Amino acid sequence: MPSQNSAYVSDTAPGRGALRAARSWLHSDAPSRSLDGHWRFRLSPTVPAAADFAAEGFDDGDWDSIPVPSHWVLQGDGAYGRPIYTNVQYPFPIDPPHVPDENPTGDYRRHFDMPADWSGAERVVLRFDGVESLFRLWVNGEEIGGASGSRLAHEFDVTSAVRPGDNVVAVRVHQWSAASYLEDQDQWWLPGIFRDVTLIARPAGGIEDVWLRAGYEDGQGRIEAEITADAAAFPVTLRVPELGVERVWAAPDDVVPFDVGAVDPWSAERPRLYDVTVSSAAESIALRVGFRTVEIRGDRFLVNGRRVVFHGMNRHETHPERGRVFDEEHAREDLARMKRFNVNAIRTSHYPPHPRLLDLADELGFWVVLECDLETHGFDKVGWTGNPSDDPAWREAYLDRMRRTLERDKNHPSVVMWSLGNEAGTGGNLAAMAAWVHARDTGRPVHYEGDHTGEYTDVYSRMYASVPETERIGSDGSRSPLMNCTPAQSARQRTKPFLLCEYAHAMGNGPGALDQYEALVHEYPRLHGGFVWEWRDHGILTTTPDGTPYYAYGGDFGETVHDGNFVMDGMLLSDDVPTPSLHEYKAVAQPVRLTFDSGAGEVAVTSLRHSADTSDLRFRWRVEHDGRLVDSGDLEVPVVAAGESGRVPLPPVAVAHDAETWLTVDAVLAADTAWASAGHVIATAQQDRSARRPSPGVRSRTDWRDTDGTLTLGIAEFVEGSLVRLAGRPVTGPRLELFRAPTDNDESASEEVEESDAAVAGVSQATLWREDGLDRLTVRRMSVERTADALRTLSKVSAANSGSWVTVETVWSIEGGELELRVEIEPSRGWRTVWPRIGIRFDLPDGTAPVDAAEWFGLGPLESYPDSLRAARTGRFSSTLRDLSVDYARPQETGHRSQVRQLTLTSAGAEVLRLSAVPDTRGRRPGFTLGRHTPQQIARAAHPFELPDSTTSHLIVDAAQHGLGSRACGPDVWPEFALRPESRTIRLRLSAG
Ligand code: IPT
Repeated sequence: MPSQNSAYVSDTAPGRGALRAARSWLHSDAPSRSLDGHWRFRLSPTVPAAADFAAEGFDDGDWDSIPVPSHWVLQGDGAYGRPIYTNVQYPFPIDPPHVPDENPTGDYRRHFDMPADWSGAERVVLRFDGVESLFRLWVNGEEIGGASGSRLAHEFDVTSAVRPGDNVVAVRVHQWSAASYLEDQDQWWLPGIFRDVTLIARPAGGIEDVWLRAGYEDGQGRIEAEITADAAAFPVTLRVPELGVERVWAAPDDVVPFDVGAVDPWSAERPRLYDVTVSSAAESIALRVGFRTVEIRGDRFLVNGRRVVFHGMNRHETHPERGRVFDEEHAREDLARMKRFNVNAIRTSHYPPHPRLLDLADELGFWVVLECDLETHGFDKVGWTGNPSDDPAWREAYLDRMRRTLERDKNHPSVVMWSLGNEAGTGGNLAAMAAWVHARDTGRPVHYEGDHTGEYTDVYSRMYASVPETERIGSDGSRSPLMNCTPAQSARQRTKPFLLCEYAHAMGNGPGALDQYEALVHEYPRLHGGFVWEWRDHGILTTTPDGTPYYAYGGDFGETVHDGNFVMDGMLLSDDVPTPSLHEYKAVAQPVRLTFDSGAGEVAVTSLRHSADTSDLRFRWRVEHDGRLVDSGDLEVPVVAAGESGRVPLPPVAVAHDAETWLTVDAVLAADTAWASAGHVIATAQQDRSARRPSPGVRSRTDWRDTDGTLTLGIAEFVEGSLVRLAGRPVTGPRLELFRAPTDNDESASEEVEESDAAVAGVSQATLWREDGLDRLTVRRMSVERTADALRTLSKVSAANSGSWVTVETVWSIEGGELELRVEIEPSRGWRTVWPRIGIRFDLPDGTAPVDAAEWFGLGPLESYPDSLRAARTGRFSSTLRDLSVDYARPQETGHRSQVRQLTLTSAGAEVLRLSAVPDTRGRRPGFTLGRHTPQQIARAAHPFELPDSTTSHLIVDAAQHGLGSRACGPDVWPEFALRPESRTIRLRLSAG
């Protein structure tokens, strides 16, 4: 029997009692008190029968204490339950609007002091900025009301209950409620009072709400104010001291739009803000206003008349220890980091962030798509039957969420679009939200991806569209219907600006193809860029039973239903470390393009910015010979306006005869900004100026004879045809390695394979690789032969139960006094799949001098793959062995450095072994990976702590690697970057350190 006292948790009504209308989150001088801090806390596994705890005199002496804001599942070391991660799945039966009786319920209590001088206040208000998911509120034993909408602000009028001096507030929070059906975002379920609680005095004659719409046109600013206040609050004065503006409105009717004269516009690039105050006799409100006008003209999305290209990130609020509890310093650093990586936009997936985040976005400069707290994705499981989005019983809940979203954040210049939510199917309630927004805010368009046919939204939005599909959307020529659209609906969608609200799924190692998406944006003006999924991993810092710290993902807390490591799909690891994909993103999104014109001896500087010119930049050049600096200087570049291009002569470059010559030009910040120091690189380009040098050919030999294969050739020692020592240290190999520890993209079995011939629908590449035995190859030596200064072995490499093989010919020889290794790799017919890599592996046991670092000349400094090469530049780099690998939350392929020319392995600073690569006849150079584990060992570990202790370093030299793609949620590797089995040659020269 469901108990009567908990029936309200199934109520679809969003609020009750003295809940007040939504308004802006304002910086006011009216008195307020933070009720953050320690509260008394008790957790019950179900909704307790009584609410006696709310009584003033209730004895909470044996309760625990918990910080507010916090999530109870992240407090008390498991005493209050554990986080649950699901993506689409509901962690409770799909039985709307009901939730199970097993409904963890947190009771909170605290005393607070209301200053005596507040008794003059007209009203006293208690504000909750975020409580997950449903709560009830009592003050001094009086029930005040309740609300749901976890990431939304709720204010209650508590005037009748409070008194000067000591008061008691009691809050009951339910983890599950009808509202949980509307909050099925892909993230951890984290109950509790997780944002601030504030007691606010509302003075008589105060200003209840202000909305300043600050428009910009032709150099002029205009303010349209909406003042919500009693007539008694007037006169109200608006001041913009910097502009010498002062408006005094004697009565509500006097508040009319007015021009402020010449202003600097606000943009994400130049986030110019003006301090404004709006005051009555009783209250003064401080705002920071940015003048900008958002507009859709045809299929263009414009701000201040200029097209916007979103180089955006989907940003969840997540922190490894605090969960969704906001930390301003951390958030500011996160946003500054975005700026440093050429990110100019944020989609607040999939709920409004802490209100201060928008202040930061205004100040640092981002185009923000502000999304409502709404997702009902789990109804997909039941064919969307009963989806609240189309059920009138939920209409008020939907509208309430949208009102709270828009009203709270309406003053922010950074917010340029409202989004109704995410993955909530479609239906009348969404259309009603859109209609309400259209009526309330005519200055910002409405976004919602789920409106595939474009019935009630203003922009066309999609997620994870492939490159060809995105191109079809961008081009007018194609009459092909768009996804889920009839021809007429497709035509309608093509009249709108297009954006990818999610693309480039950044799970694990990847994504590839960022540059292909970027290229489309510059070709088709209808395409307005998009938002990478997603900014950061949501790992939760925890420890193994033996105390080893690690970042947990789904299943690590013993959840019944979960979605594993799908929550680890950010461009930033859980510990704030940018992944190589973020560096790739930065290179792809660079707002200045540098194009070399060798013929003219010039470089073209093109600004891809929205409106800012290049006066904030400086241009530097340098010349390197084999990665060693030989010359450098500044390039005098005249200021280039947004969208324009300028050409400047290149410096004279001294071309080396015995080394590669590279010219690099960097665009850097000329002065410090709020997010980076002077000298910070925002764009780079390189030009290869090397003199052509032929590769040495292979000496032909006719005097091969059989041998037992025990001999020494220069620094190499062989026993029975096998290498045993190099430069005096034990080494085994080379051994053919076709396997890589599958990336999350390699492991995905999505059906979306149409664009690539490399994949099989519904079957992951990793499955095919394992079926073909790439991870368990065996070797049969067929022959060992030698000459006076060479050794040759021929082997057949294949896997159990496979009829396909690879013939590997290995020739060691002395060439011009140097040891050369040449490996010819020839696949038999019959291999069905793409291969992850074509490489050879050397194992170097630690002995007395473990290999612990490398220095190389090639592409770097970070890992790169065929479809993710834009961040890599040609140069000389060094790294510890440890730093060559990225700590992806689930161990997987990492560390590949492409196009290596020279590589030196070192041990405690001493050179151990030097390798140089001879390009093959097509000029291709191998890459290398150096790490402590084999691909097979990495593939077996689900977390970094599961990797075995190692006493060996493994060097893999790859003739080729397969691309990355983004199949974990999106398209597979583009055909051009898919590695088909093919013959390859690897040629290395080796010498002792
Ligand atoms: C898409 C979701 O909108 C997003 O929240 C996240 O879950 C992402 O997938 C994957 O990480 S929805 C998916 C069906 C494309």
